[in-house]
Amino acid sequence: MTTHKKITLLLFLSFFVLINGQDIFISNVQNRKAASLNGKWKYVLDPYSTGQIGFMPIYKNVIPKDKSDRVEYSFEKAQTLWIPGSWNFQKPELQYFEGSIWFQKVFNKIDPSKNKRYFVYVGAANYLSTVTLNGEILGKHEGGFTPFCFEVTRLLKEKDNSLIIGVNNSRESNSIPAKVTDWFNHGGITRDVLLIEEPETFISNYFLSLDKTSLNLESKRIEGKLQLSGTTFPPKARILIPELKVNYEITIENDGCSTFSIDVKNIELWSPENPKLYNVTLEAGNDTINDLIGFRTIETKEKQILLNGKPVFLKGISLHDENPVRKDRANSVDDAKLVLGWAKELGCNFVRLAHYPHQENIVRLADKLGIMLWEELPLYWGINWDDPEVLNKAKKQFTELINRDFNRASSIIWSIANETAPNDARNAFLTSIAEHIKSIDQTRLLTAACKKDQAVDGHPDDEYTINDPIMQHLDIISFNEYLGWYGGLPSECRKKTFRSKIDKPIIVSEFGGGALQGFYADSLTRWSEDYQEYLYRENIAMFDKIDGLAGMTPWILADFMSPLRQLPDVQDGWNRKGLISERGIKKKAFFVLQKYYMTK
Ligand code: GCB
Repeated sequence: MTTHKKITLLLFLSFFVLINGQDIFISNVQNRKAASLNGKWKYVLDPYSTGQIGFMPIYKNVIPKDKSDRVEYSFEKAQTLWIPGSWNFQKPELQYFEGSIWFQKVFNKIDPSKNKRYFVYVGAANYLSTVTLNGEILGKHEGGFTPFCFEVTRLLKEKDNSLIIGVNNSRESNSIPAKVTDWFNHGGITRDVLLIEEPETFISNYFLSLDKTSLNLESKRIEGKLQLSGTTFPPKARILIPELKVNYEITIENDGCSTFSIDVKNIELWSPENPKLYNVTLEAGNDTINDLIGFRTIETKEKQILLNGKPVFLKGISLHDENPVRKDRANSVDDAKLVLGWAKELGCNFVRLAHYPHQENIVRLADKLGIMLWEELPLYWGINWDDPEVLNKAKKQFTELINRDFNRASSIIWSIANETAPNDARNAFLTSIAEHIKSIDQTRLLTAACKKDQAVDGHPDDEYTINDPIMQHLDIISFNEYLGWYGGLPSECRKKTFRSKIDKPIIVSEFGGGALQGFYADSLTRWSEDYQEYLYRENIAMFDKIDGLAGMTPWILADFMSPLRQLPDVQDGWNRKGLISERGIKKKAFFVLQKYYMTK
């Protein structure tokens, strides 16, 4: 093995040791043998979050022994909530509930076969989860938007297993996000829960990508990394991509990992015009797993973004992970179809999944529809940059997200922060995050949604610059601006310009203004559709002057719930910057952007 290969393998091994920790990461759960644990779960409210301590350990599910026994909760008599789902809109009394709820599901083993391993998998639970089975704590997970799983093989009975998961959605200053966000703090288990069954040794994760150095070669290369989980490993594994005539034997190292590289001829590259996905099968010992994977490269050259070596303009829109019509977190293929359908109609080839990891279904659907994605973590207002624990949490959450979505061609950008003011602690934190991501994934671009500054030299009134020192670690300069909404009127936009001190592609990651769908007035009346329409016109006119503009993601596709927004009869708990109302009706500004994208 060459020294270069040895170093790559070492980096890869240490990465998997890091991510494995005490629990394990399992990717591509949609294509594994699993039983759904979705549906009605019993619940016990724990507003002061004492259910794990003191006199009332709720997760033990104690049942009174006789009529004299004292137990102060009961799953047996408890009501139910639907999982997956935000708890806030299932019962009126839970609308603004912040604290803990303990959920219980009773289930049987998938089949009584021996020599299998079982895992409880949770797609996401906001924010801090304590997972217990049959009275034993399996572990905790922090972070409201990334998946996690715990092995339950040792504790699983044939019948009547009691899975109790405590979820605490209290907002804390050392959390990610921190205390204040402009979105609703949906509590609970918001994505699918599965019981996964695997052989004793199985493929837990793999990364496949197109080697960008082979882009201009006749025969291109697919790079691969494979991770097995088990106590003993077969010496060989296999990867099959029938359409590309790939049937390749992979050598497994002693610790169950492997890196490999395969030459392929006549590969069709993934792009919005041709979102080609290949059937890929991986085999190791008794385990076989299938996936649908696209291959592409994404790079920058001077001020351009290059997809498969060709310049691309990102016609985007921002999005929250909500189905506004159902008033819930999005959690299904149908939810993903609704919002990506709107984005397609708008003429988008790009969507910013703001401000935290969205459900996996939307990323998989974007792969199929040919929509490129920006993904991010809620490193948002008010983060405690000084706390090393917060940095560790951010790295862990990014690792979980990268593990989940590495094989999705649609995902092209990781954004490491949104509207965070530069200072030494924050700059060091974000530099460390950028290095962390690059050490695991060199197949995507890095950005951050920065703030703009008034230019001090040149024309102070009309010119803005992006000065954020974090830019040197990023591939794309992105910035949010709200001219015509949070500052001045839309009529002032046209004379403004933006420039960045570094020559890199630029994305306008947010602009917009609020409008109540159905309220018509004139272009100077706030909250009217006419004002928003005019604001979009004037902003778009201003963007055409930005040197190096490579894309935009206006704020936002649809109205979304936010407790910060309380103006009666206009907001009523909704941020109204959507181009579409919560009932799915398009506002006038939708058509302004649509027209621009259709001709771009
Ligand atoms: C922003 C934030 C976004 C808000 C938006 C607004 O700059 O990034 O989270 O929702 O402004 O509507 O004010």
